[in-house]
Amino acid sequence: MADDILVGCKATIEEIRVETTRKETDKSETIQDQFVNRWYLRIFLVSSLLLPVQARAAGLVFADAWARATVPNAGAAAIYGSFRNDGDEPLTIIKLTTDVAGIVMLHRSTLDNGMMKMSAIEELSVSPGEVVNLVPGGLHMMLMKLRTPLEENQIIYVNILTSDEESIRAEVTVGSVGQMSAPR
Ligand SMILES: [Cu+2]
Repeated sequence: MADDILVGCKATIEEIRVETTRKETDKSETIQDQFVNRWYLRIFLVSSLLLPVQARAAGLVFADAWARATVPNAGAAAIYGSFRNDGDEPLTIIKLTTDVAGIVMLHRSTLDNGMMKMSAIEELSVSPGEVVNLVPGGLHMMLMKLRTPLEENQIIYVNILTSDEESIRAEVTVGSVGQMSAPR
């Protein structure tokens, strides 16, 4: 909500600024021109106010996020949890970032002839109302180039970007080294 207010304030400041500039520079304009121009400006500002609100209402949630503590000098870790789309439009997750690792990718683990294999997923789409679970042995966020070991009870954050440029920052609880499901 704070962002919405900020966007609103910015637009209002912009409106004042544009109108002031117009008064100074466009003295030759007829009154009718000014009237029409102001209305165009209003319509433009109102629509630019509505757009970010709609984008945010798209409603991607990453809930119950957790990771395992890592042993010293571990280069990789995984994040689990569940994606949920509370909006009306399908959402596609295109990018993940975190402060604690250089690379974050979506991976899927599959059992192939008794061998566990991991493959990267470029994009993940979540339909309205759909829940996509990230669990050990299945879909997960892979952290590579870990910058710092993950310690039990630590909170880390992952930034999730969708193709319509909605971005969310999800809190991830770090459990024990041997943790097999969400802490508590
Ligand atoms: Cu992986």
